[in-house]
Amino acid sequence: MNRTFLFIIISLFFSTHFLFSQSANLTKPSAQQLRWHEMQYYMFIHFGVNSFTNLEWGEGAENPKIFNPQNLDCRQWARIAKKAGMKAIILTVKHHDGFCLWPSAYTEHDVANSSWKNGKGDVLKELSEACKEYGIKLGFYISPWDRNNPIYGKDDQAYNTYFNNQLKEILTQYGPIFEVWFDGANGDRENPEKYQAYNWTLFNETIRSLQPDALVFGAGYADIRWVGNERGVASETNWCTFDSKQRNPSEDAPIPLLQAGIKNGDLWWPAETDVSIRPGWFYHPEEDTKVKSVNQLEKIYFESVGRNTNLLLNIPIDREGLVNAADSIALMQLRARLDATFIDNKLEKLSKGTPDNNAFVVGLKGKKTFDVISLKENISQGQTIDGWKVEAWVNKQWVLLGEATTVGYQRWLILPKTTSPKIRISFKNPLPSRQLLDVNLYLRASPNPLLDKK
Ligand code: FUL
Repeated sequence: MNRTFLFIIISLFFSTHFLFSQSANLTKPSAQQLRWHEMQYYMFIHFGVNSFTNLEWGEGAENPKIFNPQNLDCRQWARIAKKAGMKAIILTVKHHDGFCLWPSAYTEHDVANSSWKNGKGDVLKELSEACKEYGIKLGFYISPWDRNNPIYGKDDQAYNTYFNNQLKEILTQYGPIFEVWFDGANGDRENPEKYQAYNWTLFNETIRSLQPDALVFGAGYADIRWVGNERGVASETNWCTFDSKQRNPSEDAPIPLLQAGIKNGDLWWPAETDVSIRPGWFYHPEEDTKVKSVNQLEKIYFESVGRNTNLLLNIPIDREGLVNAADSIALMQLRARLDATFIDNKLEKLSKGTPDNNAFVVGLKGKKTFDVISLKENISQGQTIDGWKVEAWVNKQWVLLGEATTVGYQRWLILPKTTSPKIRISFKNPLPSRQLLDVNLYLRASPNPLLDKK
C-alpha cells in the first residue's frame, strides 16, 4: 500500500419534512447540456499553417504547401487524450488565417493544396476515425474571421453563405460533433471597411438542423459560455445560469458576468475554461521547455473542474503532426496525480446525515485525515446552493475549515489537512429536496505549493 490517502463518499439522504421543493421554477439544463457537464475534461488542439510559420495569428497569405506534417498520426492524439482521462478532442479546423484542415469544396486554401499526402489528406477525417476508435467525442473550432477569403468584410452576405457552406461540410461528413467552438474574433472590428457582419441566425439554424445534439460554445447562439479569461481559472462563485438578454451573439458579455454567471437567470449557460498547456495556442519549438508543470496543471484542474466548469486544455500539435513528448509527459503526470487523489475504488459508505437547521453532521467511521472536500449539486433540478461551510470536530469542538458560495455540477474546496471523526456541512439557505447529490472527502496525494494552504 503505497498510498496513504483517504477517500470517503457520503450519500446524504435528506428527510423531506423541513425541506421544500422550489425546483419547478428554476432554470434547468437541456439533456445535451447535462451530458456535457459530465464530460469535465477534454483536449483542445491548435494545428494548421501557424504550426509551420511560428505565428499565433496567420496572415491568410500563407502558401498552403508549407503544411506538411510528415508523421501526422491522429491515433496518437486520441490515444494520449484517452490516457489523460479526456473525454473528447476539439480541433481547430480553420483558424483566422482561413486554411482548412479538411478538403473544402469552397476554397483552395486547404489541405487539398498542401504538400501533405500530395493533397489527398483530410485531418478532420483521420481525427474523426481515431476518436471513434478510442471512444472519445469530436468537436471543432472554426473561426468566422477569415483573413484569406477576399470577400470577407466586402460582401457580408456572400461571405456568410461561404461560411455556412463550410459549416455544412463539416457537420455532415464527419459523424457526430459534440461541440462547435466559435470565438467571437472579428479581427477587423477596428477597421470598419473590413468589418464583417456575421449571420448568426443562419449559422445557428444550420447547426441545429444538421446536428441537434451538438452544443455551441462562445459566440452566436451559444449553449456554453466562455469563462472570461485564458488563464485556466474559473470564478469561485460560478452560476450556470445567465440572463438571456445579456447573451449577445456578436459581442462578449461583460467579463465579470461571464466569470460569475447570473444567479436565477433564465438561461442555462454554463462556463467552459480554455487554456493552453504552453504559452501559445500553436506549436513553437522554443516553447518545448515552457510546458506547464504538473503543479501548474493540477492548480488549473482544481480551479476549473473544481469550480463548476469543464476544462478544455490545449495541446499544440508539432510540425511532425504529433503531440510533442513534453506535453504528453505533463499530461500523464497530471493524470497520475489526480488518480492518486481521486481514486474511487475505496469507497466507504457512511451513515446518513442528520438534517438540523440546514446542517448535516456526517460521521467518518473512526478518525480520518483529509484536505479536500467535494460537493455535487443535482443540477438536473437547477442550481440553488449559494453559501455553505464545512467544520470538523476537533478537540471536542467544531472548527471551521472552509467556506464557499456556489456548488453547481461540482465544487472542490481545499481545506487545512485535518484528522477528525466527523464533519458538519451547513448551508446558508434551505435546499430543495435531493438537491445535494453527494459529498466526498479526499487527502491529496502529493504536496503542491501552488495549492497548499499555509
Ligand atoms: C482566440 C483566438 O484568437 C486564439 O488564437 C485562440 O484560438 C483562442 C482559443 O481563441 O479567440
